[in-house]
This record gives sequence, C-alpha cells and structure tokens, in this order.
Amino acid sequence: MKLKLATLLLFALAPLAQAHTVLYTVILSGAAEAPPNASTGTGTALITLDFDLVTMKVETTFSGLLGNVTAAHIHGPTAVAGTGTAGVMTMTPTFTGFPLGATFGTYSQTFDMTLSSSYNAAFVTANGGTVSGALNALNAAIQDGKSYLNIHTSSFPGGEIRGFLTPVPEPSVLLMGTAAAGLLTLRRRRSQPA
Ligand SMILES: [Cu+2]
Repeated sequence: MKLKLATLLLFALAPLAQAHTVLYTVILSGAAEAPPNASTGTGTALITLDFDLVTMKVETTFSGLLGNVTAAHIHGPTAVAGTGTAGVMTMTPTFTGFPLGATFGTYSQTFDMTLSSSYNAAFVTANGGTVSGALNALNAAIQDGKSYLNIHTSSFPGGEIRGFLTPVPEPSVLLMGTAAAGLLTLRRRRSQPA
C-alpha cells in the first residue's frame, strides 16, 4: 500500500517537475543604486522565465519616486554578483508599455525571448549576434545573480531605484517536500495501534 501511494504521488508530481519555469524576485530601492541615492521610491518585481514557451514575464509595482519614469529594463552581467553596473540586456530604450512619466505604477508584460526585439541590439551583437546566444547570456547573468532591474527617472537619469534578481525556490521542490511530509505523517498514523 505504501509503495502504491508513493508511486501515485510521483506520477502526480511528474508534470510539475517537467515545467521549466524559473522565478526571480527583485526589491527596488535607491540605496541599491550605483551610486546609492536618497530616493523615497520603493518597488518590487517578479521575473518569470519560461523555457518551454521561451518567454520572460516582467511584473513590477513601484511608488514614491522623486522623478518621473523615463525608462526601465534589465542590466547585466556585472563583473561581481550583487554589485556593480553593466549594460542593458533587454529591449531598449525601455520595456514595451512601461508606465513612463509617472512616480508610481504597476506593470505586467510577457516578452517573446525568441525575438531579437526583446533584447538590446548591442547585447545580441556581443553574444554571437544570435538570439539564442543572447538568451543564454541573459539566463546566465540572471542565474549568477549578476543582473538588475533598473528604473530611470527625470531626477535620476542613471537610475532612481534598482534591485538584483534573486531566485525563488522552485514550486515543484516545495511540493515534493510537502508530499514527503504527508507520507511520513501517513506512515506514523499507520504504525500507531488502532
Ligand atoms: Cu538602465
């Protein structure tokens, strides 16, 4: 009985384990800029890379900016993880549809990463001149903690708030843990005298 249940659980989890989606969170602040500034602006972002659909979803909320937004995009790779500056990897001059001229806003957009227009042309050129080369380089920079989302404003042309992308634990791993805990509970219950 125990084996059958474990087998069933594995089958149920298999499709989740095969979903090639990786999530990253970003906490945006002026203190994280290079150089740091005294902006009252704050924000968060969630970046979802889907390697089956070859898309990147960018979801951002920000408020309290001192200047009006002029551009937003993802930079990388920096020489060292979590610090420094680098050129723009994603589309320039700004993400399609990003709320410009505002001090607060929300944004959600999914980019087709098979299109060269989703990248900075210079970034594609620097990575073999192909979209696949650019995608690999972008993914490597993100994975290595060497990429940051930057929001530029009229008050801070070099960037008012930014944050490095940091990985979110995979849902499948969390579910596996929950399933394992469930099995252990079941086992304990069964071993107890009726
Ligand atoms: Cu920038």
